[in-house]
Parts: sequence; structure tokens; C-alpha cells
Amino acid sequence: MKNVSTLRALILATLIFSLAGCGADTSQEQEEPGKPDASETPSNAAEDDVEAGAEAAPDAPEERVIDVIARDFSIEAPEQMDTGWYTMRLDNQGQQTHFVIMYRLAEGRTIEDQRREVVPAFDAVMAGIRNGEIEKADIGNFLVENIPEWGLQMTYIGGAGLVAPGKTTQSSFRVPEAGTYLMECYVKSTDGTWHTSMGMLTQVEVTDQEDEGVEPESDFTIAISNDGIEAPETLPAGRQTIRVDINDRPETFMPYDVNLARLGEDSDLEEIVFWMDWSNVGGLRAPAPVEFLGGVEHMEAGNHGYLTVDLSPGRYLWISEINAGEMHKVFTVE
Ligand SMILES: [Cu+2]
Repeated sequence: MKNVSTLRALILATLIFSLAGCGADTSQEQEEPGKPDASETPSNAAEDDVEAGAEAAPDAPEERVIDVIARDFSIEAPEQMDTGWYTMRLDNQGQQTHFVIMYRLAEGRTIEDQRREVVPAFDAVMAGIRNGEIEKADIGNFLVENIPEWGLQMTYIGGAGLVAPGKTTQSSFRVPEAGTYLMECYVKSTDGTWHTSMGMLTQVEVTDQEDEGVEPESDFTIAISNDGIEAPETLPAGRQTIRVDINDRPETFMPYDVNLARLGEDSDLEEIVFWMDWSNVGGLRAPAPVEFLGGVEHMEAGNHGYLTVDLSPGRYLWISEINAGEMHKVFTVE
């Protein structure tokens, strides 16, 4: 392992320091969780231009869509984006569950810096956990000691949550400012190796753009706070755009996220909660214990994103990677 190892920026759900002041956007008004929004019409602009054009006013602007493909093990994504709202369509063409988070690097840093100074530290910490040399309680200290300061200054802005092999998901988020961003998937492969280290890390250069893009219209809203996940007990079947408000920031390295899973007959909630914690040897490690349908990736408090999914009747689960034992909620689609 390298002397100046690393931090792979993402993951540290269990670290005990808070990175305050990370560019939270509090300007957006919040809606009451669980209430249908004013518009009952989900925006399908991203899905079907013709249909959207027919439904909307003639000059209605369309959502900016980026198509991202996850494979075992790479992320195919645009190299350039503008500031403002984007809808990410994530197509998982791999055999393992993937997600794609997007975050801004500290000023002047690039993917090369990340690969050299951050990624190896996460390889080292995971190897240490696997062979018993690093206890859970020591992870925070290890990372702080082995990560350069800039590696603790990522700004998380969202992305598409965990999605099962062969599935596509859609998530919308706002890119707040110009800079160098990375997209990453840090699920672990079957042998425990981070997908990041296997190639699932790409760079995106963001430039300023006055056009803020178009924010989707939502059918329902859920809210994530330190008190838990506030969400409707039931949702109707069909295609839904769900707004996710991130209202608090936990005392951890990373802010909250939320993922959606469809529960099967024999789904074990305890097993899923365990799996969500990367610091467990079997945590975030393929294969996933449940079928994931996407989600809203980690973003700083005061921001919000959207998840668009087609739901069939059944039991489902909202669950965060952060403090998953408390931060989850089961609901029904009727
Ligand atoms: Cu992955």
C-alpha cells in the first residue's frame, strides 16, 4: 500500500466527523411528504419526446437527459455537462448490481489524483477489514490518516441509485456549479474488490450554463431526515416520479441517499440492512440480497432529487446506505 494512501471519497458512512458547509442548496421550496403534487401528470419527456411534445405546451422546455451505461466493470457517461438539472438514465448491462454517484472534486483535482491518492486507501482499508487487521472502530482513523485533506472535500450531488443487473433506472438531480466531477460505483465484486478499483470511475467536466434545465414534475414526495424516512404507506401501481427531499446531514463522512428495492417472498430485511453497510465484509458485495430498482444518490442537506420508476403491485423498501438499520421503510404498491 502506498504511504499517502487514500480515500475514495465516497463511502464512509460510519466516519464520525461531519463535513459541514458543502454547498447545500436551500433555495428550493420543500413539499409536504406523502402528498401528491399539484400536477398529476408525470413528465415523460425523458422517455418519449413525441408523447411529451403532445402533452406539453408547444414551447415547453424538455428535460436534459444523459444516458449512462454500467457494465462489469465500467461506466459509460458523458465527459462534459453543464450546470443545472439533469435526468440520468442508467442502464445496467452488467451481471452485478451497480449505481452511479456523481460528486465534485476539490478545486484543481482530477481523476488521476483520485486514483493515485484516494482509491488505494479504500483498497487498503477493505483488505484490512477482510483479514481482521482493521476493526470497524478504527476505519475512521485509518482513512483520516491515509487520505489527503482534499480527499475529504467532495461535494455529493446525487446520481442514480442501486439497480439490479439488466434493469434501467432514471434519476434527476441538479448540478450546482462548474468544476471537475467524478461518477463512480463502489459496489464490491464477489471477491470483495471495489468496482471503483475495477474501472467504475469516470470524470465529467462541468461548465457554467445560465439555463437551469427543467426539473421533473413529481407524483409523490418522500423526505429523508435524521428522524428516518417519511414516505407514503402505499403507492399506486404504474409509472411514478417520486421527489426525494434530503433534509438533514448525518454526522458521517457522506450525506444521505435512498434506494428502492422490490421485496420478494423470502427477502430478509436484516440481511438487506447488513448489506447496505460497506464496512461489513459482505456489505455492498455482489450478489445483492434483493432486487434494486434505483434511487437518489447521496446529496447534501437542503437539496432534492427525483426517481422515476414503473411499479407493479407488491412490497417495496426504501433504504439508505447511511445508518440503514434506522433509515429504511417498507411500503406497498397496490
Ligand atoms: Cu458497480
